[in-house]
This record gives sequence, C-alpha cells and structure tokens, in this order.
Amino acid sequence: MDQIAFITGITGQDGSYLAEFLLDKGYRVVGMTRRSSTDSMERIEHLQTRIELLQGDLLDQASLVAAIQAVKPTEIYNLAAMSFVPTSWNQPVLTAEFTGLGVTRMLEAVRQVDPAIKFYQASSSEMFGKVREVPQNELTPFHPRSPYGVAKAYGHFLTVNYRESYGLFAVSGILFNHESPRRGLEFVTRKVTDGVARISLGLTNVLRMGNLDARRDWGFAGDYVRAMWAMLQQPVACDYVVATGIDHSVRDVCQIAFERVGLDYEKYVVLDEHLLRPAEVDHLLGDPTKARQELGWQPTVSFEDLICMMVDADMERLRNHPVRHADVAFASAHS
Ligand code: NAP
Ligand code: G4F
Repeated sequence: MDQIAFITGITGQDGSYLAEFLLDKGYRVVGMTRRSSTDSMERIEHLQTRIELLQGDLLDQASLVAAIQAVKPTEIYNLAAMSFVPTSWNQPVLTAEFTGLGVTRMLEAVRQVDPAIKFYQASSSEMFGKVREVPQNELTPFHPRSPYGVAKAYGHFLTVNYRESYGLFAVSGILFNHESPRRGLEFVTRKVTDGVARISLGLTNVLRMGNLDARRDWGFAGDYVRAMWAMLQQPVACDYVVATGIDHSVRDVCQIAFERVGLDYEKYVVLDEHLLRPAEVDHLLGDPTKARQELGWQPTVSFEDLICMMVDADMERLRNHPVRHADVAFASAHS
C-alpha cells in the first residue's frame, strides 16, 4: 500500500524536516496549513513542487475531519501547536485550545474517519518541568511549569488514553529541545546565533538575555524527525523520550556562538530581567536509552557543531539580506 503522511504544522521547523525525510522515503506528503494574510511558507518553499497543502485549523473540528477524509493518510504527524513557552503565559487560553484541545480534535477526527491511521503526537520535555529526577525517562512523573507544559501534558495523556480506550496506534514522542537554522528567531539558540551574526556584521552591539544558567539537552531537529517516523514503524504503539543525553547551559550556547566569530560573549550579553520567566524550568536532561534500544535511534550532530552550523547560517543569511534595525529592536523586546 502507498504510504501517505499528513503533517499538521508543516510550515514549522520540524514539519519542514519531516516532510523532506518522508519524501526521501517515497511517501506522498500532504501538509495542513492555516489561513494567513501573510506568507508563512519560507521553510517549505523548496518543497512546494513535491508536497501537497490543504487548509485546516486545530481550532476547527470540521476542517480536520474534512482534511483526513480527503487525504486518506496512513500516518498522521500532529506537530502543530503554539510552541513558544513565554507566549503561553500571555495567551493561556489560546495555548490550551491549540496545544491541548487541538490534540483531542485530531484524535477524534482519526477515530471518526479511520481508526487504522497511525498517529504521532509531538509531546515535550517541558512536561517534566520542575524535574523529579535527572535524567528524565518515559517513567519520570510530570510537573509542568508553564501553561504550554500543562497543555502538552494534557495532549500526552489524551494520546495514551485514546490508545488504551479505542486501540488506536497513537504514540507520544517526548522530545527534548531540538534546533536548526530553521528554528524560530525567538527561541534561545536561534536568538543567540542571530544576535551573534548581527553583532559580528556591525548591525547591533548588544544581546539582551534572560536566565543564562538554565540547562537544556539540545539536539539537531533533522535527527529528531527520524525518531518520529521510527515510532510509527514499531509493532506496538508506545511512548519514547528522544534526547541526546548531554546537557548544556544557555551560557554555553552564548560562549560557543560568540567564539565562532572570534568574540567574547561577556562583552555583549546583557541581562534583561523582563526575559526571566514567571516559573523557570531549570534543568532538562533526557535519557534516550529506550529510543536507542527499540528504535535504533542516535543523534548525529553534536551540540558544538549544531551551534556553529546555526551561526554560520545566520551569518550567510544576514550578509545577503541585512535586516533593518527596527526589526532587531522588535525581536529583542519580545523574546
Ligand atoms: P514551530 O516551528 O513553532 O511550528 C509550529 C507549527 O504549528 C507551525 O507550522 C504553525 O503554523 C502551526 N500551527 C500553530 N497553530 C496552529 C493552528 N491553530 N492550526 C494549524 N496549525 C497551527 O514548532 P516546531 O519547533 O516545529 O515544533 C513542532 C512541534 O513539536 C510543536 O508541537 C512543539 O510544541 C513540539 N515540540 C518542539 C520541540 C522543539 O524543541 N522544537 C520540543 C518538543 C516538542 P504557522 O506557520 O501558520 O504559524
Ligand atoms: O529556547 P527556549 O525558549 O525553549 P524552551 O522554553 O525550553 O522550550 C522549547 O523546548 C521545549 C522542549 O523542552 C519545546 F516543547 C518548546 O516548544 C520549545 O521548543 O528557552 C530555553 C531556555 C529557557 O530556560 C529560557 O529561560 O533558555 C532560557 N533563556 C534565557 N534567555 C531564554 C532567553 N529563552 C528565550 N527564548 N529568550 C531569551 O532571551
């Protein structure tokens, strides 16, 4: 049977890498996009002749049912969400609607249209929040610290519940932070690599940052989409932690990124208290043993290489298209 993948969130970082990966595997790839007055296709521009796009919104049940009926996918990857943690304090209800209830709408649509469709839910290490143990694995209890983390925990448990209640092949991938040159500009790694490139090119001379001591387990997004696919190829549906098993601080990100262009981060990075979070997740470190043993999954890009890859890409981008100073001011004031 032909393999047909339906991806929500295809215009996002992970959606673009997953689409590339599945196309290379011979899948027919259909992505869901929401209506927008501006173009959000930048990350999938290069795939436009190879993928199909269809409009739908996680807030609209009928649009999801209609999309799944039209596409008849064999696999669904539910990557769409409001994914930026700070925004979830400013828009907690919308976050619950997109990131939490959106999962219910997707699972209901699958159950209604074709319960044989395999379903991947993009869960998050943010669910561990105020961590109960280090490192975190599939059995570590959750203690989310943001409305985003709470919404993701809801989506995770609902995925498990639909598997147990209705026998759906539904899996929850508990992915730790993963980055790339396609990462949104407001997330910390990309904010730093973009800021470093601007400073190096003389477009600005300061980088305002929040908590430099927070620690994360950062990997390369291109590696993590392989794990998503592998989860849906298993004989039995279950949940997996995907991580590198190595943690670093935000300060490490700054140090490596500035060193890449021959600068000392301490001369440019300034603490901005507005960027501290109401409740912080201090330390995430994943234990990917189960993914390694059962999926045969391993990361291929080191933390240092990842940060250097992102700095190089931002240098290249800004050399070709320097952005106006007004944009810089907007970005640093809001993330
Ligand atoms: P991202 O770049 O922010 O992409 C999010 C995608 O969701 C975009 O395509 C966005 O579309 C879409 N979307 C948002 N609200 C929607 C709605 N109401 N209806 C339809 N589409 C909607 O996120 P990402 O980094 O690729 O992450 C993918 C998923 O993995 C997310 O669910 C995220 O929470 C989760 N996750 C990410 C990480 C990570 O480190 N990257 C780790 C764990 C879990 P527009 O282009 O229209 O905005
Ligand atoms: O890059 P971040 O914004 O990512 P965060 O909050 O860990 O969330 C990301 O990873 C989750 C997986 O664990 C995903 F589910 C989620 O969708 C998203 O992709 O922040 C990382 C750390 C935080 O501790 C934050 O306080 O960096 C710290 N930080 C310090 N200064 C900053 C800044 N974060 C941002 N965004 N901007 C700063 O200036």
